[in-house]
Amino acid sequence: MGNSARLRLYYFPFPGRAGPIRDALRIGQIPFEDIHIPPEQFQKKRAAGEFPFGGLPVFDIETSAGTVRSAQSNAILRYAGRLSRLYTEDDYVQALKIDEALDLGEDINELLGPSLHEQDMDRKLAMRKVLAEETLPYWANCFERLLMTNGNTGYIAGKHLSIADLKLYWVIDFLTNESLDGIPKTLLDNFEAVMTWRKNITSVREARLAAAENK
Ligand SMILES: N[C@@H](CCC(=O)N[C@@H](CS)C(=O)NCC(=O)O)C(=O)O
Repeated sequence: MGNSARLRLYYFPFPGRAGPIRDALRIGQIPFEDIHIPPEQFQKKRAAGEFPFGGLPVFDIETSAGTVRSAQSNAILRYAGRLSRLYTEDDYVQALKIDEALDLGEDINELLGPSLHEQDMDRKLAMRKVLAEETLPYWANCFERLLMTNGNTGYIAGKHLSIADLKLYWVIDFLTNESLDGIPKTLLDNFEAVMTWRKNITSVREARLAAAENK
C-alpha cells in the first residue's frame, strides 16, 4: 500500500466480522473510513451488486491507479494485520497457526448462520439449544486445546497479540454477550484456558487501542 492509498471498510453498525479488522487497523494507526451500512439499506445495495460476494464486510483500497475492492473477512483481516504488524512477515509456521485460528473463527460464525436467519422463535430456540449444549462446547473444547498447545501464553499464536486473538475475541464476545437468544453468557465459563486467554486479550486489546489513540 502506498502512502496515498485510501482505505474504506463497509460493514453494519456493530462489531461482527468487522470488529477485528477495525481493531487491527486502529492498533496499527492505519487511517481508514469506517462506513456503516444501515441493515435496512443492505438488501438494496446487495441487489445493486455493490458487494462482490453479496455479503459484508467489503474493503476498498483506492489509489491513483484505481480502486481494488475485496470481500471475505479473513482475507481483509490478514491485509489489515500485515499493515499493522499483527500478522507475520516471513514466519510461515506462525502464519499457519494464525490462519488456523482465523478459520476456526469462521467455522464458528458459520455454525450460527442458520439460527440467525430463522424467523420462527420456537425453531430458533430449538436450534440454539443444540448449539449451546452440543455444538459450541465441542468447538470451545477445540479452542481450549489450541490454547493449551500454545503453552497458555495468553495468546493464540506465540507470545504476542495477533489478528487471531482479535478474531476470536469478537467471536467469543458474540457467543457470550447475550445477544443470541438461547445462548447463555456462561457458555464458556468451564473452559479455563479460554477464560484466562480472554481476560488477557481483553486488557491487552484495550491497552493497545488506547496507546494507538494517544500517539
Ligand atoms: N465468508 C464471508 C461471510 C460474509 C457474511 O456472511 N457476512 C454477513 C454479515 S457478518 C452478511 O453479509 N449477512 C447478510 C446476509 O447475508 O443477509 C466473510 O467471512 O466475510
